[in-house]
Amino acid sequence: MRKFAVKSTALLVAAGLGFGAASAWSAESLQDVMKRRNLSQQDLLAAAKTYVPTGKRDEFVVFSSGGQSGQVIVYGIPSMRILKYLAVFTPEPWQGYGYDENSKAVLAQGAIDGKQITWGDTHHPAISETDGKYDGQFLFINDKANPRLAVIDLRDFETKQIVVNPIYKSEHGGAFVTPNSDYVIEAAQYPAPLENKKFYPLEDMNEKYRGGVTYWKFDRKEGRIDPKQSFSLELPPYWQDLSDAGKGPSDGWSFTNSFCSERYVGGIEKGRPPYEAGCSAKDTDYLHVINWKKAAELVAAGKAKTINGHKVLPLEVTTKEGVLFLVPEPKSPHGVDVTPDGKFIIVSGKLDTHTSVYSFEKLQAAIKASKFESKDPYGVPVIGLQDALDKQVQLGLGPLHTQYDSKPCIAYTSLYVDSQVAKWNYCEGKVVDKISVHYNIGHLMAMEGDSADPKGRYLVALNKLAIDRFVPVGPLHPQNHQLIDISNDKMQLLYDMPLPLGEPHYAVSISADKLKPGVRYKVGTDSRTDKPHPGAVRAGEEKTVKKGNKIEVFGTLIRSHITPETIEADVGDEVTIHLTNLERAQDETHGFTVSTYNVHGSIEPGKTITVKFKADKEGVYPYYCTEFCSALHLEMMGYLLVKPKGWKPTKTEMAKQGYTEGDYKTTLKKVADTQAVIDSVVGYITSVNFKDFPDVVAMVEDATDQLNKIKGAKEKHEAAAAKKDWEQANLWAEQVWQYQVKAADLGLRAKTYLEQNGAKKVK
Ligand SMILES: [Cu+2]
Repeated sequence: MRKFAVKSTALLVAAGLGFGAASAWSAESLQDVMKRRNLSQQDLLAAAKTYVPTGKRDEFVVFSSGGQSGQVIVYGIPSMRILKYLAVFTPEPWQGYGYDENSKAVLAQGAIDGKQITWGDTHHPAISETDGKYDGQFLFINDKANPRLAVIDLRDFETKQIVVNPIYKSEHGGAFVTPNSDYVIEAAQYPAPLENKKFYPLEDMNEKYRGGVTYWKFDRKEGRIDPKQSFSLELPPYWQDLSDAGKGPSDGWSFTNSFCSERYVGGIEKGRPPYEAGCSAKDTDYLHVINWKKAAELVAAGKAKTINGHKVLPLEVTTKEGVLFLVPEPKSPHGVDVTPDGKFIIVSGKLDTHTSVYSFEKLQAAIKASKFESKDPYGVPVIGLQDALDKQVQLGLGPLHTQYDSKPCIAYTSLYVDSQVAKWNYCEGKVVDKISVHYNIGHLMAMEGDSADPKGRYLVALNKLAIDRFVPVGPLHPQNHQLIDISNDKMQLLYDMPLPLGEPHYAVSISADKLKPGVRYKVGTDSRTDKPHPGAVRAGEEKTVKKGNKIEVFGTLIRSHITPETIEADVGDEVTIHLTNLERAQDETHGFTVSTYNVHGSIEPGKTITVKFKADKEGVYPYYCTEFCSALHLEMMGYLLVKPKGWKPTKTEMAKQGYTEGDYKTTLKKVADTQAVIDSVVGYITSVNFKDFPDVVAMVEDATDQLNKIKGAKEKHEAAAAKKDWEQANLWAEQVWQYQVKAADLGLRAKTYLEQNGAKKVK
């Protein structure tokens, strides 16, 4: 058919009977498009490197912090197509996050001292690791504003847990995982008293204010952080910044840098020079070198004190026991990044043009020999810079963060002031290539580029400003992620991607094939606890229970109805609705809301959710499915009737439609015709190896569910017809047809899937 159309157009053009502009466009060559759109060969190459044709998928998946949105942004590389926003610290309506009771319980874990917090400033995502390599099982992300950490399970991309840091008032350096994800590291930022609700004046900064680093114990089997097994190190009131865990030879150690080791206190309103002046006066700050394995042993041995119910190793203990050391690092560093082999630690001082490569071996030698140049004011041993340094390399202005390539010794460092990325060799200490990016790059990210097994290929520059880059959308600009090809000697800029959901601070990427998310839940699962939901019911078990002024509905969802279709309440009743999605087919999500009561749930196949509200206003409130789920989606609704006090019914019958015997027979004919379609589809499906296709098996299960319901409806229409009640007979026959239509819809989808995926004939 398509061939014919092309041929006939060609013939028409040849005969001088073209359709003018329209046919010229349809025959446009690549050269024509390049000319019309003013594209260079370089543009075309970039387009070819990023274009992912319909039906094809991306090679890598990025989890980017969503900045002030408190969420995580998921997108694909090389297409840069956004795949999802993950609801984490902020309510998100589509996913029902914060609008159903189950997700509200997760958000409630993030309350601080009883105060619910509905936003977050997400900064650094981290993917769980096994042997230092990304395993694609979990994602962690921190909230800088309200020091918290969240756990997202990558089996369903849902937030499962939020933990509040018990001793900080702000943090920045989370989340970073140890090589087997035993611990998730979270370091403080602005020093404050560690005790909750404790006031000390700023004049007491040196004595009473402290920083710290927390090691959250991650229980991989439970998929949750275990706060009881977690601990922190008390640190001097330097402003701790980013962290990284050692790996390979440096496994068991972690590194946290700091700035404002001056411990300067500003106060511009009192005539004191501002923080920015006093916090960058010295030439060096301190990199904290921590033996976290030994720290965990000290905690287990009872050496920690308890602050706010949390175990904290005091400075006296960590300095005495050889757990904590400091090394000078160039002025106001930002990134600390351990090399893939775990032998070096690369630190960039953003107010210095150098990037410093520290040798873990040298650090260990100095520690073993107790060769320290001094002690800081808190008694922490300071290792001399020259005793720890492997080399320093001049990269450019404002070096910040470093990521690694799959090629040995190759690293990429962002240059904030220069707005460039430097590609350099940290073994030879020389710059190999530089590329200009758009304004003011912060973090950068290579594929799995902070793991023990970087994948190379692509790099993303996370730029802070997007001036002049996109169609203007008002004074608040989107952010700009730029994709760079790093597979060749020279870096090539491929793509600008606007990100419109907050300032994405850092991002991590993983090979797409490492992610194995599910497509459905075991029927009746509370996805936020991963446990059976107590409100779940199966088909036929739906019920509404009223006790006093409490109404509890145990309902189900399946194309295209909600059971029950009516909920009756008296004004002032407390209404709890549990809903289970009985579908098995992929992507057959139903949503649920009740008009004006501010509740919403996203109920994917197998999931059970609960919404709860007080029916405090009398009236009639439709509820409906919010996710377009089938041709009869709009009919997937019901009514919440909130009756005034003391209301009594006066009418007992619904208005009649006046259906006749003729209508009934027409419906029966429609049912018979549809059955013929179903039989032919079933004939095809069972003639091939459909059982080898789990997605098809799920669709067949759902279709069978629908067909099984026919028996009951058929008995009803036949019984009504025997009594010549054509109204009931016709309506129940119509219901039979509805079940058929849904079964046929599923059957046809299954048939198409089998045909497109190479199903084979069976005997
Ligand atoms: Cu629906």
